[in-house]
Amino acid sequence: MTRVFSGVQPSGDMHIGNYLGAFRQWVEDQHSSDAFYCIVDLHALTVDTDPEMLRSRTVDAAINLLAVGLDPQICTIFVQSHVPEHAQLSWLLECMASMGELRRMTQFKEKGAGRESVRVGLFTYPVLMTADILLYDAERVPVGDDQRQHLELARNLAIRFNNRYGDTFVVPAPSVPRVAARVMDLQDPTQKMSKSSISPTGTVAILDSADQIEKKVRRAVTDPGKEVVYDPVNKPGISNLLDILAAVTGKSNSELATEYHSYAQLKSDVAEALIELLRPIQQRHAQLSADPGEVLAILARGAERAQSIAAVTLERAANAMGLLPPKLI
Ligand code: ATP
Ligand code: LTN
Repeated sequence: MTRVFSGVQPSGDMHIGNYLGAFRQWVEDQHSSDAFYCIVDLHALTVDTDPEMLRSRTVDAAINLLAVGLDPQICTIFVQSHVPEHAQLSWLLECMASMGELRRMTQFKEKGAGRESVRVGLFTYPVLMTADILLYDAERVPVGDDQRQHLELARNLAIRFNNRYGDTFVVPAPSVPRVAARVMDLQDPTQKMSKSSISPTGTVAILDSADQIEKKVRRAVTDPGKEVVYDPVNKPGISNLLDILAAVTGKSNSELATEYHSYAQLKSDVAEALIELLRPIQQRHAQLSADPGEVLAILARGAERAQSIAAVTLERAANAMGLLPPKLI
């Protein structure tokens, strides 16, 4: 079976971008692949976060993943810091990566914005992400469009390592959905919808009430003119709404455009489609939240399974690089 790996940061409320761009693929992949899904809490430390908040967001991320339909009987769900091999392999890979290639990462350029006070972890973030993936010999990594560049680095580091030290890592490939790979912010459709968005009204959270969804979609920034056409360059607001509706209904965005003659009708259907999509997820979220002990047990079993694989890969990489094994084998 193909090995699949992906990760999500416990950095805030999960939104429809995460769901349509990533989680929906994860749910599908668990049936056809040996899938590992990781809540990347070490990555969340790259920006200042309140410790209690990080802990509760980590548990909530797990509840969200179960609520969207991941089944711990058929896939592995775990927390990154529970498997110390992630940080250990990251160091080995840092010694393979160059300052120049990390400086070119657009996410670092955007979040770091050239500030001297920016955390070193934010700079080396993509190397830790590479370690996450390579530890599991993952062939496929289902992610949204924003992660393409990081995946390219992961591929390059795997190839460089194999060339220098002999075949050690599987070279992973990104898997980006055809629709909704980049859901845009409802208030600023030139920016991707993000957990860390400054405008909460631009983001539809998975747990938003029907009333909140309705309001946010109704107030979504639209474009000059009245015609509903799919044109991401000149009509980014309307095109984003069409993309969301296409992702939820399975119809094509340009076909949907011909069905609408007013922005208001389109918005009303987008809101309704989202409310229906999220309703069962929200119900499961409420049930799971009532039993956090069970969620923690799922994470403990997940970490155990993940570590049994990660430890073997780490040892392989350490040996290849010439580190002395701690005991005679
Ligand atoms: P942050 O705002 O903290 O950077 P995020 O909202 O971008 O967080 P992540 O945890 O970084 O979310 O990403 C989880 C998955 O969701 C990744 O595969 C990412 O590519 C995908 N994703 C995030 N935002 C979007 C979006 N707007 N459209 C499509 N996919 C997205
Ligand atoms: N960088 C990713 C989260 C992430 C990830 C990973 C995704 C960390 N490690 C490994 C796929 C595979 C993000 O910000 N969305």
